[in-house]
Amino acid sequence: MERTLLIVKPDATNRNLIGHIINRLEKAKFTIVEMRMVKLTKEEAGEFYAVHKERPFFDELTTYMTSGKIVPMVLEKENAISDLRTLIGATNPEEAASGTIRDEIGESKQSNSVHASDSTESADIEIPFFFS
Ligand code: 3AN
Repeated sequence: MERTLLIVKPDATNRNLIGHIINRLEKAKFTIVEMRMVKLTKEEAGEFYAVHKERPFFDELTTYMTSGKIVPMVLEKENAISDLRTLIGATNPEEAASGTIRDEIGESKQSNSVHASDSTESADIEIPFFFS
């Protein structure tokens, strides 16, 4: 069984959408095997998004990710990584396929409600970042 990391981002926790997102995940047959609620420091957010350090939106992204509480969780399912990427939709909610989580509740490229690991390599780094 494959595992992946999902994070409910500040825009979604601020709009009381944690339960809604969990409902979507459980309906899609993902099992939550770990879950926490945390507020990252700017340094921790920078470490988590280290791969985007050179991107023009890095500072904005890490500021946003520290603007409220987030809910990281480990999800389990066969093909969890690719199935979750399909369920959340494209980074830009305006381009996300109809019925995906970002299409439904995402506000912008930055405030796109959820993060999901994009590969096994990412999941192997991102899961231990929050769950030791
Ligand atoms: P995804 O989260 O779909 O894997 P990435 O890895 O390209 O997308 O980007 C990481 C995060 O950076 C995104 N979730 C989004 O919040 C933010 N981001 C990506 N592109 C932009 C952009 N052009 N402006 C602001 N934030 C962005």
